[in-house]
Amino acid sequence: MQCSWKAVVLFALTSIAIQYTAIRTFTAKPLQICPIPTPLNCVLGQEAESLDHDDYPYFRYNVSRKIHILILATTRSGSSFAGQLFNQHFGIFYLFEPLYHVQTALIPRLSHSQNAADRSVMLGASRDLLRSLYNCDLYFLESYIKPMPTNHSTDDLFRRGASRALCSLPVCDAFLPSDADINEGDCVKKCGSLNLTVASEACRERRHVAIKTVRIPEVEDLQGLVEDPRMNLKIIQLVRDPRGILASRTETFRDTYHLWRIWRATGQRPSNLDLSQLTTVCEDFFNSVTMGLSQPSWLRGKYMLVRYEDLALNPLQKTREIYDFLGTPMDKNVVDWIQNNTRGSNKLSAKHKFGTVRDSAANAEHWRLNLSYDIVDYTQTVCQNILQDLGYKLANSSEELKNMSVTLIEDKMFVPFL
Ligand SMILES: *[C@@H]1O[C@H](CO)[C@@H](O)[C@H](O)[C@H]1NC(C)=O
Ligand SMILES: *[C@@H]1O[C@H](CO)[C@@H](O)[C@H](O)[C@H]1NC(C)=O
Ligand SMILES: *[C@@H]1O[C@H](CO)[C@@H](O)[C@H](O)[C@H]1NC(C)=O
Ligand SMILES: *[C@@H]1O[C@H](CO)[C@@H](O)[C@H](O)[C@H]1NC(C)=O
Ligand SMILES: *[C@@H]1O[C@H](CO)[C@@H](O)[C@H](O)[C@H]1NC(C)=O
Ligand SMILES: *[C@@H]1O[C@H](CO)[C@@H](O)[C@H](O)[C@H]1NC(C)=O
Ligand SMILES: CC(=O)N[C@H]1CO[C@H](CO)[C@@H](O)[C@@H]1O
Repeated sequence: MQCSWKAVVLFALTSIAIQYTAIRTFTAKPLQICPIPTPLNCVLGQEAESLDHDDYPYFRYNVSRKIHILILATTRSGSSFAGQLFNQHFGIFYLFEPLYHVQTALIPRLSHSQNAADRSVMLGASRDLLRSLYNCDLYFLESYIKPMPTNHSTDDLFRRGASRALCSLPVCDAFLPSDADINEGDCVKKCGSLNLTVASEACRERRHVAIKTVRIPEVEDLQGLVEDPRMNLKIIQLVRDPRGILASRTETFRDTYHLWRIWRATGQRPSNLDLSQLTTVCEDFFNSVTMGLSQPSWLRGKYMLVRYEDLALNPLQKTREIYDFLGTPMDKNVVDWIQNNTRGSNKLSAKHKFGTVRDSAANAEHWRLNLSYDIVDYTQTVCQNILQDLGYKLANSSEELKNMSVTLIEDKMFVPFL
């Protein structure tokens, strides 16, 4: 199927007029427009090749097959690791948790807010921001960054250094293109302020855009974006054994999870324990996974469920499957990065709170040594459905829990719905 460029321009112009008020974000260059609701099939006609690109900015980028990737995850589910599989790809513009700014600007204390109205405001703003970012409009972030950027320039983008595209040319000239794995701290130190104009340009130059977030609870929250024909959005939902998530959070967020630590230390469940810290994970997983695996037509070709444990145990193969699903080749730098940072590597140096550099395989079931059987038993009770659906075995006794020669991870295939 082909689109004539005239049709594209015409559609672009009418569409802007009609949709301007509906979609505020869609103001700059309508890069992703295609009159047929399947941009995947929309190849620019031959006429397009003779166009002067400066006069027709719509065609400046080969966007007809641009893929927008969302890594849908939760904190301590291995999302930094999963994000790197995209961050390290030279053709992908990767952003690490841009929705952090929406959350801190709108609902600074969201983690304590179970309020449905707060949640829906946050989700609406998040979707708007995602839409803009996938269109490479980074200015849209400015409304949320504190302090507000001046002259489209900021020092305060959250975890800027976690996005290699924001640490390399043309955005930052402190490193050589041959510097494969740029350290996050070095990037922040050496790159100076982030020029959002240049960053937006850099985004347009890349083939695809990937965004990682732990701030969208469920896949259904993304239905509007998935159904938007301009988006070509593909969701990689990353899940992890909730027992592993709980163990990891308890180690990492010592203050927020200190009552869980007390439980672990004393064997007594504190009466004021915030159970939602656990149940929210399991409910969100359950709702998303139930939705994803029920294969609603809006998710056809757009949803892949990935267990962190499979990624950790078999990173290269699983990453290949993910790129197969996305329909784009994985590049050599991704392969190199995996080899440098997973099992078999002896270059495990940097270890920090959110770091990804560690032995991923050894890590996958490490939580079993880290939680008491009491807590595990309780978790298995409240999260029973999702443990079963995702193929995580129950430990029926403290002995089973601690016997690492028996895995709790079942072999289970989650074939993407194509
Ligand atoms: C656009 O992308 C397609 C698919 O990857 C490729 O075959 C084609 O050569 C590209 N066109 C241009 C002008 O870059
Ligand atoms: C923004 O740019 C203007 C014009 O170049 C300059 O006068 C002003 O000082 C800049 N503001 C900041 C905060 O850098
Ligand atoms: C950001 O980059 C643009 C384009 O190169 C340039 O015109 C602008 O002056 C830069 N802004 C700042 C604050 O340096
Ligand atoms: C992998 O490690 C080698 C040797 O230390 C290094 O030269 C290369 O840049 C690394 N590549 C990536 C992608 O981390
Ligand atoms: C615990 O019991 C359940 C139900 O009998 C069983 O399916 C599961 O395999 C047991 N777990 C282990 C680790 O053997
Ligand atoms: C661990 O499980 C294996 C396999 O079932 C068994 O042979 C072994 O005795 C168990 N070890 C302990 C310490 O229970
Ligand atoms: C009780 C227990 O085993 N705690 C360990 C949990 O894991 C961390 C490191 O991830 C160790 O430092 C703790 O000693």
